[in-house]
Amino acid sequence: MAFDIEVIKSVYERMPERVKAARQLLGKPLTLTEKILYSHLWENPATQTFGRGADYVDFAPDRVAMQDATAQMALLQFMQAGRPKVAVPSTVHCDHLITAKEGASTDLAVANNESKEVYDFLASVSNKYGIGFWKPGAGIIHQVVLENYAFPGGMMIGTDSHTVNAGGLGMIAIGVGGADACDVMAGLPWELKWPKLIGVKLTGKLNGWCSAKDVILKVAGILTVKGGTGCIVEYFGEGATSMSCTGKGTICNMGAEIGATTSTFGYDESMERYLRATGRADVADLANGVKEHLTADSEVYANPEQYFDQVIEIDLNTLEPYLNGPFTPDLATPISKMKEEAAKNGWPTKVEVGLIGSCTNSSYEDISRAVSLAKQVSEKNLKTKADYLITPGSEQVRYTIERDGFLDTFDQIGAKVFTNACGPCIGMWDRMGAEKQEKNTIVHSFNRNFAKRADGNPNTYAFVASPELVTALAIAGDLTFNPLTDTLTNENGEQVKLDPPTGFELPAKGFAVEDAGYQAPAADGSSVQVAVSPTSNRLQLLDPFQAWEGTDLTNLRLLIKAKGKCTTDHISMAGPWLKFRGHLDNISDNLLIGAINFFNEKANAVVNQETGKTDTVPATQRAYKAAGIGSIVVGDENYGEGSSREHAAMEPRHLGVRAVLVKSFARIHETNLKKQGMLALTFADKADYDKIQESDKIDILGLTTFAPNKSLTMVLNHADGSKDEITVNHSYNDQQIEWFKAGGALNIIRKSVG
Ligand code: MIC
Ligand code: SF4
Repeated sequence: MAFDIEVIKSVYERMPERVKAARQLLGKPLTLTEKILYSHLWENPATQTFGRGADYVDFAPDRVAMQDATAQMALLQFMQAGRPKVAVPSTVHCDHLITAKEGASTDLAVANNESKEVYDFLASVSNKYGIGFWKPGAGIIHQVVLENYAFPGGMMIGTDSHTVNAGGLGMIAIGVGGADACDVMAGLPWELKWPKLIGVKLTGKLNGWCSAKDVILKVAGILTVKGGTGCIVEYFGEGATSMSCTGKGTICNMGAEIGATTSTFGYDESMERYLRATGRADVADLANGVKEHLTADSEVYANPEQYFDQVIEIDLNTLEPYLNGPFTPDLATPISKMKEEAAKNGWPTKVEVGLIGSCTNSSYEDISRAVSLAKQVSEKNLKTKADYLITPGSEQVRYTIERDGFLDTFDQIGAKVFTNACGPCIGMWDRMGAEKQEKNTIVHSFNRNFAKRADGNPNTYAFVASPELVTALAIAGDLTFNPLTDTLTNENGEQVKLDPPTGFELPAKGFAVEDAGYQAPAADGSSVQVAVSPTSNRLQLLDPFQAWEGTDLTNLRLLIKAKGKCTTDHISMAGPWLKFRGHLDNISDNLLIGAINFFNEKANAVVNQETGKTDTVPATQRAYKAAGIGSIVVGDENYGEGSSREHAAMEPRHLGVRAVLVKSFARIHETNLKKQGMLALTFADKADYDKIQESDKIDILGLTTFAPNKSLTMVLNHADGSKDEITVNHSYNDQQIEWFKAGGALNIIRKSVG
């Protein structure tokens, strides 16, 4: 039986009537997205329609998921909310803190030892507050959620940007910061700006070398890393229904890379098959009962232009495999053009390592298709040229692929299997020689490839591709090898061609697992003690941030004017810093160390305006804090792209930065800043970015009359005595302004409890 089946039942019970009410209210056929959103409104039935991209709306999500690296902060906040139990079903997944080095069993033992304090903390908080706990080694949050919790037509939030993966099973699943998760677990509504809708029509059928990954790699090339901002992407068409449920998950997963709020697919037979195969026939039966509400009304897919704000059509029959990168997931190159592009751009073409797995691509189907290529190595007397590493997404998948002999085949090509965890995908890869910072190329089936992300080496050129293509390129050892047309020289000196991959959507013998790694919470957790040592360097209880002083902010210093891409990896790096995710003061030492300073083009080197000396960003900001001087951070487009980690907002807040002024924000990061009581501002005129000088003293005016849709003024007092006055915009609504005034949303919850 599925977890929390009662919750699913009640969602389906009320869905028909809510969908009907929404259809009447809107007076038009509904997209799937609208059906799910309207049936999860905090106040039901709906009495008003909402403006796409305009109105903030309160929702009641069905569940919450958290991974260890973000759960620590989410739960430290939740502990202050004073509730005895979480208000909606919630889970914690231990996946981000395990370093990939020797191989699964050794690495897991090391992590269990090194992060014992954090795991014990998460386990005891989960036990106390009624949260399901998935132990280290159980798998990656999104894979475990897809296998156990996701259900068609449901709505969930998760403290990880790839929560969107559950769209593969027809959910609206959205990545958020820990403070948002804290609200929902505390029984409060969750707010989101009503999204715009992008429809992607998939015609034709995947074939040969192409897989679901190539669909999203192509979409990323079309929409770029910010093209999905504020939008929900709904996929439909014969190409959608003909692909597997886990393939749909891959597409939705990487929707995070185009900035989309989430992506989803209508309920179909592939989802039903997946639910049954993963032990949830009960959910499939219930879903079949409300089938018509779990997909769009037929008029919508017949005339998508009338119902979506933007429509993209992709023909799967003619789709080519893609390689996206380096350094950004939207630089899409079809494999047939790689030779040319690599030569033109000077990308190193020797592939050093191929990595498959991660939350994006570690389904049974993915692995079986990759294994069909690995098999050809011995059959065709080839030799694998690159290293080959596998991170399975869950213990259930790992156990099943071992039983079915896939791991043996991989073993024959010299593969190493890491723990079922994030590992190299999030910089938890102790890669030999990375410290030498040599220029090199890797290919992986993950989702992100920002500089330094996998191994900390800024000169690692990482390209994202399907597991099949990664495997072929690892065998060839060459980025420009096009398996559709090119041959390889085998050990006998003969020219051989790889046959296109083949695989199985689901295991013929069914999934199996011995210990999935789940720990149920205590029925009554009231006597469970949660201990946080005051001397710990991994965990620190949170002190409330100070409330706004009630005046305009004047005489602020410019901490850094960041140039170009500034993702959450640049603002609060992962990898070695993940260990401090539960300790705000310690992790603040990584504040913006990856951002490029506009004035000297260097990372982590800014001028301290008080001493005139160049120092690191965290040291400079700590000096301002000690002197009681506020500061601001200036950024470029899509600032805060990538992760949901709220540390990227809490660190500047903790160290005394008052405002972040950018050309544009990524959604989750903007909300995180607001939640933590920061000012998240945008240039009214983007060209004003050029007016910001290194030694400016900056005033923010208009705060005493801070109101929705009303711009603020910023005065740039330049060192030569001249001034520039610029207009800055914000997207705060009334409630968010209250967060700012209180010094952060948590201070309001605390007050209401206390
Ligand atoms: C990521 O893929 O960047 C992460 C690590 O999963 C993050 C969460 C985090 O920073 O803890 C995400 O995507 O939200
Ligand atoms: Fe983990 Fe990578 Fe997935 Fe993030 S994207 S959850 S780091 S596997």
